[in-house]
Amino acid sequence: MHIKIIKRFLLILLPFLSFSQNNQLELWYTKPASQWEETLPLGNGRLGIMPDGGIETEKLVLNDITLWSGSPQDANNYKAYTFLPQIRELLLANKNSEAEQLINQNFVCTGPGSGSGDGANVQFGCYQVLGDMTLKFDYKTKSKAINYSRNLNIQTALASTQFTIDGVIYKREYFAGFGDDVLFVKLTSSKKGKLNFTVKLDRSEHFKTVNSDNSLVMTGQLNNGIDGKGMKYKAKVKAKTADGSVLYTNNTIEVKNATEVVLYVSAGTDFKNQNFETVVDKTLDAALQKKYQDQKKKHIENYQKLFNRVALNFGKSTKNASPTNERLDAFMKYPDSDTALPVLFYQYGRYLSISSTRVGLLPPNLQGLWAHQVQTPWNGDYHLDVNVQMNHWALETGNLSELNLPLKDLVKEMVPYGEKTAKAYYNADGWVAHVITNIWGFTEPGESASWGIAKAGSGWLCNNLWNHYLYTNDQAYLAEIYPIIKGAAQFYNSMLVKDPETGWLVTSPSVSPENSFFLPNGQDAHVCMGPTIDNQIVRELFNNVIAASTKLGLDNTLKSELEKRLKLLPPPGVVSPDGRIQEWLKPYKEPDPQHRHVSHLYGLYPAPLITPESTPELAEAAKKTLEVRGDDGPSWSIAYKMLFWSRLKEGNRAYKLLKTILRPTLATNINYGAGGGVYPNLFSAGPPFQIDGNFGAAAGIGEMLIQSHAGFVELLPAMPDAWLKEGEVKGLKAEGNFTINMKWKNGKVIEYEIKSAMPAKVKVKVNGELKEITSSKL
Ligand code: FUC
Repeated sequence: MHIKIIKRFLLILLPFLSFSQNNQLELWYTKPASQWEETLPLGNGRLGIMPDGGIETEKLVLNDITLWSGSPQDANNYKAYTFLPQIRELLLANKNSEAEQLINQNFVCTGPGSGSGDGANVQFGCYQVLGDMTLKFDYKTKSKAINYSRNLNIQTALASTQFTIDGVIYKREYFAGFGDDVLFVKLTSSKKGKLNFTVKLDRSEHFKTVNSDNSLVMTGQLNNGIDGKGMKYKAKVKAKTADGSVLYTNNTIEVKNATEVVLYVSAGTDFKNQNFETVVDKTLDAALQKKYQDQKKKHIENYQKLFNRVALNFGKSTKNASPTNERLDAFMKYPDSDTALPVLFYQYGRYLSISSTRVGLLPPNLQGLWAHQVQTPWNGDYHLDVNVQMNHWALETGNLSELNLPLKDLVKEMVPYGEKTAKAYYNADGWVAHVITNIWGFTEPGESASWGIAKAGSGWLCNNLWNHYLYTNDQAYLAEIYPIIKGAAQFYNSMLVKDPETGWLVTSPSVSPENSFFLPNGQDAHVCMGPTIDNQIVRELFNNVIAASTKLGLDNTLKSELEKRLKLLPPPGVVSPDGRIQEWLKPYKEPDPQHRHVSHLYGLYPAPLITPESTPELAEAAKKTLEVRGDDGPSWSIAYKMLFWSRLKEGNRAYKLLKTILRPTLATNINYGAGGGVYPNLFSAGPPFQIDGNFGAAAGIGEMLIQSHAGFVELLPAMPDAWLKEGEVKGLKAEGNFTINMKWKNGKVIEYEIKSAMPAKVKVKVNGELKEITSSKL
């Protein structure tokens, strides 16, 4: 059929596409949670609440994304650069272990750094739980509860608990307001005056709870790692009832004989807000003036402005009716019968993004916004050697583009700190960040050479920043990020050294993130020159800065210098004698061939340096690399492998990894090897809970449906057989700010539509055929 006729036909047809997402987008259970990883996460991008649905006692864990211990610090060793020549000499002489020793003595951060990942009481600090709100009920009967259920509806961002005791139906409804910036818990009894309970507010340290101002108020100050006078916070709870009585007494709230109660929780910290106590009070007062029903309506409306941009359907699902924990078990046996679970998991990823970050605030940390401890694993920080980047990978394709902006803001604030670090360690221009950062601008190397000297953090962050531009074409944004990406490129440009064996320009010293190798003498080493990931990141960054300076008409001299330097960089990948992409400059043997990081495939994903079309040999070598790495690991590692296989257009293999990530677990031990999965609440488990697996898997599903990194939009590039029978997608995005709707049947795209703000030419690969079309107007 002629292309114009097809388009006309599509335009008539598309409005009639029906969008049932072939299940309710819901998590539900028939029992209260017995551990935190079973509780249900709610969040409005700043405040979080996780109810456990307890009958006699309900614990609700509260969070505020800004609540960190620690403080800004200068942990640069300003003499470090004087040791650089010696470290580099040792590496050139293949004395990697001696170089590592010297780095540990003179080239890491000063002080305890991250505190070995337990940094709550050092200056690096730690993301912490805000507190626990505990409700204790008195039902005035010995009868047991029946007909119990609790759920989380991700289409409305509402959770609820319901059960019956002695014929009285008790209901609780919870949400983290997308209208009023407070947390809501509404309790009702079906018969008059049956609600009797107390409310407590506490945490394990640094708190004081009192009754004041007719409310329950918890305040405290966390440790800054110096004199204890760190971040201050305040949480305030008030109850509103129509009948019964409310007493603010004994540092609790006592509710008696009520039929309907709404608890309002307002909270905040002094992070960039000295006036926070007044703000907490005023926000609460304003919320109390309004009607609950109106607030709930506004909440749903605002949430759905983001959530409803995308709809998915992977065809008929026959095993989706059971409670979520049982459904996960069934999925292990009959994955192909529940095509709605991957849809739920994808949309849950989008839900978690919308709930854990907001424009103008912080990006999601290692746990998003949800933590129940004062010492969260790895400080709940921002890891820059894959984790924080992965937290943002699903956003552009998933039509939540603006949620990338908080990361841009964080990175922008890191730059002045990173400039000091660049000077102190490398006497270099520009700015650098190594492996970890916090809300206090940490850019120094970590405290141990083996992982802390990785220096691609700043370069990798710039990939995320650039990607947002590719998807939005936003020129003002490009102008804003240009100094950031330019500064990162200037750093690498001024510190690269020549490898005498190959003549290539490489970083030195560095590591391939967290991995080690055997030296020819059998010693286990980490520190090296020019690990593949650095080479790929520098190449991609230079490419992007050249493209940006051309677009903006700026910095011609720098641009031509980078163009020259690009020719001297190592290629995007070197194939080792055994056919894999080499992780280091030399084909070292590895102590752990299944290591969780697969850093040397950065060029395959997220960067577009290796593709089956443009670099077929490297794509083959990437496959071999992944075969040897295996399909297991902590959940983020499984998700990353899912993305790699999607880029290699191997849908069934990507699906196998998705099935692996959906393995049910309750384990919370810190795991670095095989064994990732999901908890009953679908939080991804390293273990422990780490949100990157959720976001990485959502990105992986997006990449199975649409890819656009190679100069054209490809529809269904990596679909597993299990989803090919029929399905629909609405609202996914491609590079160039295109919005995509499509429908498929029996493995073929049968309808599609590509829209943009203004009609534009776009190359699209549909059912294996590449063509150029004009997009229709949004
Ligand atoms: C990196 C990973 C670990 C963990 C930690 C938070 O160090 O290697 O598996 O995800 O980040």
